[in-house]
Amino acid sequence: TRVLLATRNQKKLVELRRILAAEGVTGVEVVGLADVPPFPEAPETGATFEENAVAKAVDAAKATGLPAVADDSGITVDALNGMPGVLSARWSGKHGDDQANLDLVLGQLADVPDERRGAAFVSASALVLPSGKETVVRGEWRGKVIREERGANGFGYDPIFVPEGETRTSAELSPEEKDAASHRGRALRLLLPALRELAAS
Ligand code: ITT
Repeated sequence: TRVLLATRNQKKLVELRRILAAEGVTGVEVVGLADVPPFPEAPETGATFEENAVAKAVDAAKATGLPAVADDSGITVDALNGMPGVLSARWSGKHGDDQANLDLVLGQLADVPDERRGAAFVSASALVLPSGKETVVRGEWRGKVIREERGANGFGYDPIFVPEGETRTSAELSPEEKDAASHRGRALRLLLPALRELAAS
């Protein structure tokens, strides 16, 4: 069974492929958007990660006729009342400009003391079948936003996020360490039963 990973974010695609490969879902062949005919990107207008993940997967499944997995993710910062949240990819106004988005969050938190810098990465993962059947799950990864950037792995807000129980930022973790603990790893592992059921059908 072919399953489409419906993301236009290459760094996210790498993580999704890596996590699924590590879990070894037999009977599923993972393909990316580069492997299917192009279709226009759906606007992300949902108020929740779950809504957006389902909308992206529905859109991709409809356009391709393939079962589709989509991830909607971001960072929710306590001192910013949960923002940037679903707006994480375009917080600075420039969609996908990771450096501009991170710089803006650091600036907004400049006067926030260490004990109030809690945050969480959140990922909603949706699997939508051509039949219309939807499964959506959520993974969270708590931590805090530090004051400077450290590390070169990962993407997005990883250089300013120190997970709970860590002294390193998530950009200083190895890919395997990040996947074992991350919001995306947790969410995708919750999706495995639905993927295994699909592979067996
Ligand atoms: P698709 O919608 O095509 O998948 P996107 O980048 O627009 O790509 P999102 O709307 O889900 O995806 O935005 C996710 C943003 O949240 C991403 O651009 C990062 O800034 C941030 N983010 C998500 N997961 C992250 C992670 O593991 N580490 C750091 N930042 C992350």
